[in-house]
Amino acid sequence: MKKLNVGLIGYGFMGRAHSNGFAKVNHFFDLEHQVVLKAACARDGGKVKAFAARWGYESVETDWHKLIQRDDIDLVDIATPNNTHAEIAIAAAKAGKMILCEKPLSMNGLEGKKMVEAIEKAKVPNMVWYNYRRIPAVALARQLIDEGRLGRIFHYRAKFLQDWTISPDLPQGGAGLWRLDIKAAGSGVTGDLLAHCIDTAIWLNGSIDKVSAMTETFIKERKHNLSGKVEKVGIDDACAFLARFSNGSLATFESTRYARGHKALYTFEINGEHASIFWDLHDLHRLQYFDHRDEGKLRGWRSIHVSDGDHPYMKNWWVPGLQIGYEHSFVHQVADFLQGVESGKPARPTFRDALETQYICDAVLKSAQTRQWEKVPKVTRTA
Ligand code: NAI
Ligand code: SOE
Repeated sequence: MKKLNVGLIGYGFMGRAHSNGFAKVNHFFDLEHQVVLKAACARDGGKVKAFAARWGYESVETDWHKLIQRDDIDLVDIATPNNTHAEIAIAAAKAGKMILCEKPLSMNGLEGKKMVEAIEKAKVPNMVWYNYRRIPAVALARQLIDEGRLGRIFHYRAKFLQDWTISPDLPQGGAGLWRLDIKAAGSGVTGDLLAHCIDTAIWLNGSIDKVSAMTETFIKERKHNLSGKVEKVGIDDACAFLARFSNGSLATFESTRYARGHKALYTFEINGEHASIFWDLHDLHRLQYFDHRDEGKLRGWRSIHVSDGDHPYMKNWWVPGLQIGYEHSFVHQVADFLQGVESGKPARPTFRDALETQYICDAVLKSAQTRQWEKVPKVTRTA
């Protein structure tokens, strides 16, 4: 097997989720590459050493510039806050590395476009970690749509609800709270949560033409952990938008960090002329399906336990009936990425594909300002 040496940047939540994906993938998927945890990188030398020892990385770096220049690194994995993605990805592309980058691709569309240009110029394999595409029940939804079971699509409805920023005493910025700092995050729930909903939506239902949005920042000022001063909050705490898809269907999207009782409630529903689909992250191994063509007296919502050998990804795991979870979507993402490299047919979403989501986020935030419908610039998806 060919060795594939990974250099991971960032050892937080996603650093762990990705490391688990890299560590497991060869146990469950037949690949031509053997993934090697070559180096972990973060700024705190002591902490990164402890992380590397725990996860089995062979070496550490405290400066990502050094990591991407190393000859023994094949793939750079970016698991750092949003404001670092572009600089690292563009430098890694110049150094000829394969790149996996966390979502959202960039701080905004302009920055994302530069990233796409850099990786396409360098012709390096690349992918963005929109991992929800790789939950078996979500992949099954895509199969059912591709098979034409829903017929013409009328409605797409998505929401992503959390409740962790309700306290006005919560500071913004720095480790753990960079998501509240506009300079590190680029936006609030739009880039952090709705980006996931948008990625899934455009994968399942095609492109979005225009959007009309409203946003709100409920807590206007918070103490900043880096400056120690009370500063204006620049992020959107909540966002709701209407959208029109190119296929004629209508959509509503909603996200907030102020929905008391909800920790990570991501749901979507699609209504077609023959059938409907509903999915819920809290019950991620199930897909709800209603088919109007069923015999009348038996017609009803089916709750499909997506754990059988003929369901997407499931033949690689346990025996039928035994479900898998959140972390497996990252194993699937690594497997799909490597199969794409091996077959020459790139796995999605590439940086180019993720730019489409970035443009939609930009249009949403612009519409919230202008109070007008905003058109979404077109992106040609990866062939
Ligand atoms: P985190 O705050 O848990 O970890 C960030 C890590 O980056 C920390 O280890 C920090 O020390 C490191 N870091 C920051 N600046 C750095 C620099 N200049 N050089 C080296 N290391 C640096 O953040 P989390 O939750 O892991 O998020 C990271 C990225 O992953 C974000 O872009 C976020 O949007 C995305 N994300 C995606 C998820 C998904 O579902 N696909 C879930 C959670 C986060
Ligand atoms: C925020 O709490 C967060 O971790 C996002 O950053 C992720 O992208 C999402 O998958 C879960 O929630």
